[in-house]
Amino acid sequence: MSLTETNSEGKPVIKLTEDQRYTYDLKGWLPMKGLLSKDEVAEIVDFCYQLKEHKEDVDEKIRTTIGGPLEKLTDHPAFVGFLQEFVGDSHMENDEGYGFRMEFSFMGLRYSKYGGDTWGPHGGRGADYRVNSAASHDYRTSPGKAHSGLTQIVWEFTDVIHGHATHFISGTHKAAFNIPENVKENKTHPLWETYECPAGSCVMFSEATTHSGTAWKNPDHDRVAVFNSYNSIASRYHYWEPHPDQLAEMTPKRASLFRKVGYEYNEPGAKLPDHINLPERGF
Ligand SMILES: O=C(O)CCC(=O)C(=O)O
Repeated sequence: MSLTETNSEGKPVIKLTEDQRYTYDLKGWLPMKGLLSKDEVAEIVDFCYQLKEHKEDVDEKIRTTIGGPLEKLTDHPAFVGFLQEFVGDSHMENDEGYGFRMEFSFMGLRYSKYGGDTWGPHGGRGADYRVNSAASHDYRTSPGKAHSGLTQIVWEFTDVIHGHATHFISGTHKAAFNIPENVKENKTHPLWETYECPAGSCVMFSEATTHSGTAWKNPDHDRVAVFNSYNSIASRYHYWEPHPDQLAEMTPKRASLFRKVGYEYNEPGAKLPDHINLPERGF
């Protein structure tokens, strides 16, 4: 088995730089800025408003945040290299499909006119850390290797001013102690960090890193964001599937993102033996 060098559209997979790898492992989150053209962003923003405000006009099979112009973001070459290193398993990947899964996608459309505050820290030790689902969320390291369990990629489709979007407490994906209440509640505490970026950027983060939404205060435009979640091939947290008709029309490589959870007979292209469900198995 070997890591594929192209995404499902034949575009070369972009590898992480040493600095990016170090930063993600150290902090638990990493921005990648300016990945989409103005035209791509405009088409996506239109589609997001359609989904939010007139979803009945959108064909049912693409009535999700991986539909229409958003589908190509599920395996955008800019972060396939990141997912291969931090989320995937090289033994489960080949040129027919990826060694990681995609397990969820949702929209964060925050209207400027409401300025609603979504502050609610979670993830990371002591901040709603889901002990019983540790296998799905856990961030693990050994010298020279790190595995990020449930991992989100936030796409920002409008310009983000520093302080208006997702906040993080760096390093909490590896924290041993509970977050102090005063840090949790005080969004101006110096331990909270965040980002600014132009429309068409993304930020990847381990769901085990303490993070939070906040008030969208931009007077000029809404926040139009999509959150896509990925996980190991053998682990899953969310209950979510793409529409079966959309899945049936995807290239096999992109569809491999949504294959069943588990290792056995789950390499891309693997054939199930005839006896797989017979009681004789293993006798
Ligand atoms: O709204 C945000 O910026 C953060 C969303 C969030 O907390 C999450 O995706 O788990």
